[in-house]
Amino acid sequence: MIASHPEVIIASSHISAHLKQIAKKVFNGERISFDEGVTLYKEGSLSFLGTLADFVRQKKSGDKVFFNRNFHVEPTNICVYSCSFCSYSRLIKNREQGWELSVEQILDIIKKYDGQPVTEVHITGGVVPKQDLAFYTELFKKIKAHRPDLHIKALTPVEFHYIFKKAKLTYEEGLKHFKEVGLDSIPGGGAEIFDKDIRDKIAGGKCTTEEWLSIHEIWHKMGNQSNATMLYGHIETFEHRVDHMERLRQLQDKTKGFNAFIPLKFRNKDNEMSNVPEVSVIEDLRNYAIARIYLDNFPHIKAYWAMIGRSTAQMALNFGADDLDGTIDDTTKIYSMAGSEEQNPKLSTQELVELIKQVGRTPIERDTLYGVVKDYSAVVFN
Ligand code: V47
Ligand code: SF4
Repeated sequence: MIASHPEVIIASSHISAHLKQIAKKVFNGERISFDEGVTLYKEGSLSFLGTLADFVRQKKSGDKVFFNRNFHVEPTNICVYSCSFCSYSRLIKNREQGWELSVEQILDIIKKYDGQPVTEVHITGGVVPKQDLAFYTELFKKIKAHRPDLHIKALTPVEFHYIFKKAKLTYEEGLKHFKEVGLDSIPGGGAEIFDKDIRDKIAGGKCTTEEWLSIHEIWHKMGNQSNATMLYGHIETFEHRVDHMERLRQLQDKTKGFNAFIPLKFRNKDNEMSNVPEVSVIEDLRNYAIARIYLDNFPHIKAYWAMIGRSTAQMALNFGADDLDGTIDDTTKIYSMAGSEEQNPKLSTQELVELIKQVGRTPIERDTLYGVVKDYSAVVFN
């Protein structure tokens, strides 16, 4: 008889007693503590973490791997902030190197997808005074008037905080207003790393950790959903990563409003932190695995292929991830400008489905909120 994963780990003489203790908890469906999370980062081998994470992933999603058909709109790459990891933004004073789209220019982009079976537009970018409450109100209303079924996943607490402050609205008032004019859900960006010292160093001046969490909490309490990210692999420690996930886990216990957690690997091309080396693929996979183990109340872990490349994304599916994001259609520049393997991120549905089938999983096209659009297990492309 072949031994099960728990039996192999518990019987192994290479695994320390305290790692075995953590493994027992995970296999029994118990939550691990902050200190145990740090221990996993410091001592867990890739194979050990992969076994645990795969167990958790299998229990949550079975063989399903989710993706969607989406595209991005980046209304501007000019920004009043100057996060040191950002390769994308052009400061207001370097405006000539940037773009700043009007509502009509964005609508022209949206109209390019008329007749195509995309289900989501993901809108986020820099922060500029002109793209204010009135701008996004007009934009969301016009998108919904043109294509009511297109899910608008847009803006992050970084933009909300700036826009609402300028409009003299509370977070509640502002979010309620955007909901009324068409906003459907909130992407996970702007979280970076929640530890104050590190956040001040790499993303000083933009919304604080408390403000980021508060905006998501209010949005969830209004009955809506969102995602959460973590920018990792720069100057943070393992403790900072666990602290970041701990704060998310606590909020998720309260609201249950997060769908996916998306670890974002720091890329170092053409930014003020180019001297900071990028972490290895092994560390990426360990990080996916620990996220899957630690965030026991998050339904999904997303391996964002546009950021890490398709091969690493495929591997991540064995280390806790159950979602690959979407077709994207070469509509985002945030990662290509920061040095991602994917310089023109674009996958057809067929390519995404084949990526998933190659690793023996069941491709499920989802909508933004994880409703099943289509099961591709029996679909053969010609
Ligand atoms: O907040 C910017 C990150 C984020 C770099 O919710 C960088 O489905 C690495 O949040 N290296 C925005 N990361 C993107 C984002 C996102 C992406 C895909 C799906 C979803 C979702 C959300 O991009 C920023 C920042 O953390 N970022 N520069 C860089 N050099
Ligand atoms: Fe602006 Fe976002 Fe870049 Fe920071 S990460 S500089 S907020 S565009």
